[in-house]
Amino acid sequence: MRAVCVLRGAGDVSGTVYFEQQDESSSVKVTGEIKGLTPGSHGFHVHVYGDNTNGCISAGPHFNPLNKTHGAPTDAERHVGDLGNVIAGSDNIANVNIEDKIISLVGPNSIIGRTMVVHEKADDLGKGGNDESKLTGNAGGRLACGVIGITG
Ligand SMILES: [Cu+2]
Ligand SMILES: [Zn+2]
Repeated sequence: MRAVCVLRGAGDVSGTVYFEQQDESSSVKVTGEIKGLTPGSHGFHVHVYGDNTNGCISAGPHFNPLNKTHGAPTDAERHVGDLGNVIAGSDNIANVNIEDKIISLVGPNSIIGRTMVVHEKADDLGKGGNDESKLTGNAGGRLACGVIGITG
């Protein structure tokens, strides 16, 4: 199974991200490139709705079908949509190269038809010591987003 997401926003941030999964039980490889980011870490999540009618805000909160709190991709306690951070270099480009065992392209954890969001700030991975950290990782505004769709 393969999927793709084209990220766009109100500013200069844009990108393309690809998803690949061999079968239902295998991990998902997430690769691609996001341009126009300030150097450093930027929160990167799957949000629940594939709705961009009012911009990225319409995508709603993090995809969380198991009703957990926000965390790092490696934590047992995490939202399904929590993919951590992407890191942009001095060229303002983040090369995405993530392998995740929790998101899926099929079944109850399927991210197809949902929205990928890249944020203004770093995701503190649930360790920020306040309530917002356990919801969003204090990642701030939504710079760019796109709906994840099936591709050939
Ligand atoms: Cu997010
Ligand atoms: Zn989360």
